Amino acid sequence: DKGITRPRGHKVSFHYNSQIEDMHFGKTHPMKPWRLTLTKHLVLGYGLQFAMDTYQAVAAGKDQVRAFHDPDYVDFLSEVAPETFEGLSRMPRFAKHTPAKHEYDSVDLGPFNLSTSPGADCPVFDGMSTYLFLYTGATLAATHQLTTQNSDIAINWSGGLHHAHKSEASGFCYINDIVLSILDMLRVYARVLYIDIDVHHGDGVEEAFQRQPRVMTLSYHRYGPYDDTGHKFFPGTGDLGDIGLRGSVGEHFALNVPIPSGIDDRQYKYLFENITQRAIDAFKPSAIVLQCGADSLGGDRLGQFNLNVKAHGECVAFVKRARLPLLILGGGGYTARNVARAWCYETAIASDNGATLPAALPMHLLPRPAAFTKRGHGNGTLFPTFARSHPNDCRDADNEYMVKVL
Ligand code: V1P
Ligand code: CA
Ligand code: ZN
Repeated sequence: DKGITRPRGHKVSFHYNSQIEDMHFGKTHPMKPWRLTLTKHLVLGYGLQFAMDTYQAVAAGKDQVRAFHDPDYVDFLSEVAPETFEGLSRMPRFAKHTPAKHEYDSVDLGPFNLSTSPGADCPVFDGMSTYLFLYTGATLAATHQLTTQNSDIAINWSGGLHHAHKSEASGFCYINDIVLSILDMLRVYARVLYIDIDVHHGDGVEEAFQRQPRVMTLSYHRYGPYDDTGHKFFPGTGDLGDIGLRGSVGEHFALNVPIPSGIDDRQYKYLFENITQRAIDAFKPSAIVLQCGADSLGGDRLGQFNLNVKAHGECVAFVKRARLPLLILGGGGYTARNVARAWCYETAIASDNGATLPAALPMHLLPRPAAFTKRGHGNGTLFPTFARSHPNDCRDADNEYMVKVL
């Protein structure tokens, strides 16, 4: 497309494998990999592939995943499927990782916090191993592009799974691709700054580097009691006083910005830009990893913030202005149409095309417009819902911007 141009002065790579989008966590599970289908179609619909080098991701190897994760956990993840879960769970080397059952647990948990019960945060589903090793492979390929100086910015929207621990899945995250990426970066870069704008605390990444002064973790997240029963917003960590392991050399190399629900664009921008700039000035990173969880948008099914796509994207634009090797990852995001809008817009920002995206998709780039016309949706947009302002799109009255941007 003539309107979409390659960025001047920097190279952007985009890492993806369409196999990921066919995965299903389960009917009622909020994590919907098909949000990546919507994202891909918007990115392609605008012709943003002409502004980047696009790479089809291949699966990460077990040895690569063992750089952070427990070898038993890696074996379990690579072998498990709904049919094999029970049998594998009984094997002694895996069974020892099964937590004791508490009577208030609503789901039966197997080893490593995995489960086949409906309603589990980390279910075992068909094709799960393929999914996990592919999103990890995409992040590692993106990392490789940066460390070899083949790209200045590398993007993987299927990555950013910040809750996974060394030998435990948590909060929809199984393999911590972020930790693996940063470990790889530390071979090349003196200091890595990790920034996390997902509405949840980036606990897995923080924990992994709590003793590491060469990695600063900075998470912005919803924090604090949210109802009368005293329930904490998941995962319940990330207090202001949480600054890295006290007494270790990593103390003061973790930063947390706990935020109440309902924060709006202006307030978030103020916090984000001031704190992030201070962190960059003080820490002087050699590279930055930015987790762009889109559950911090208004109207998210799980999130409680009130950001518009524009403000979410301004975080990416701000970090980009540091002109350091930048890895851009996805994460949460549970209102699929808004996730796609945000990540497409941010792909455009990364490639300098953020200001020129037209309101309507360029028609000549659409793959099969007739298919949409047949279903009565032939109104000039690839996904009709994207062209309509729905009252539930965003809690902010200002949500018209989402429509204007894309
Ligand atoms: O609140 C919990 C756990 C389950 N209880 C034992 C406490 N889990 C949350 C997990 C949220 C994970 C967010 C991941 C990310 O940061 C990165 C990808 O975005 C949870 C919620 C919730 N409302 O917070 N799980 C579920 N909802 C859930 C609902 C239906 C089916 C399965 C899980
Ligand atoms: Ca966060
Ligand atoms: Zn999240």
